[in-house]
Amino acid sequence: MGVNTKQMRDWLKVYFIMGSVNCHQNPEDILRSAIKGGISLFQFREKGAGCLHGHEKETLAKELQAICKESNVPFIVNDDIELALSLNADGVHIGQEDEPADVVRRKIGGKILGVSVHNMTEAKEAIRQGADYLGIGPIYPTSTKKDAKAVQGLTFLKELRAADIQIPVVGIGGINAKNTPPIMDAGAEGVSVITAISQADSPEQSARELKEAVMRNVH
Ligand code: TZP
Ligand code: MG
Repeated sequence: MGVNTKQMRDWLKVYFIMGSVNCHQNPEDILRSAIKGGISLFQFREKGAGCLHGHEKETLAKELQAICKESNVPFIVNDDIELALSLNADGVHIGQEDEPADVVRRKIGGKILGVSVHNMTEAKEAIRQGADYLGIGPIYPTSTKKDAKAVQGLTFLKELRAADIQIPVVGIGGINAKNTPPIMDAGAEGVSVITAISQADSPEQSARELKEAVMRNVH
């Protein structure tokens, strides 16, 4: 285990994920606005058609990390362990296609480790290997991740809680303030969103509405 569980639960409330391809405006402005609205955690996810690589990717990561630091919002890197280490990021998020969680855990020490899981076997393995939280989805249809698994709704999330697995969990995929309550009711600590904030007319307002929806339904 890397981080304190109570702290992790709190960080997962409104978990904003973004890379340059998710933005119609300047990513730095979107992130600043989202932070004003109350996001609790940020993930830099530079993926998909037209995404940045190498030096450009690193430069954007550093800029976004600096913005997070000003407001004490933890900064997590998707997939790229080397980048996370070189920037001294607060953590990493990996999927099933990435290096095994125990290998990543050894590399990152006590930093935050999030793992995407889709069934009970993957969840138990991620926990055994040292995950701090699990990402579960897509809960609702999404067009953001082209290789996303089939929509799973709340079935797996409920199954996890019914099995008394208490690791902090966040839902992902097609989430907005309106469809947040059932995810909280199913036992999630919070919601992670890309489009609902990155492409909102006001990322600040959208983040605020998500936070309100989460806080009203916190268990
Ligand atoms: N993993 C499962 S769905 C998804 C990821 C990264 C994309 C979520 O994006 P959006 O725009 O919030 O649906
Ligand atoms: Mg991945």
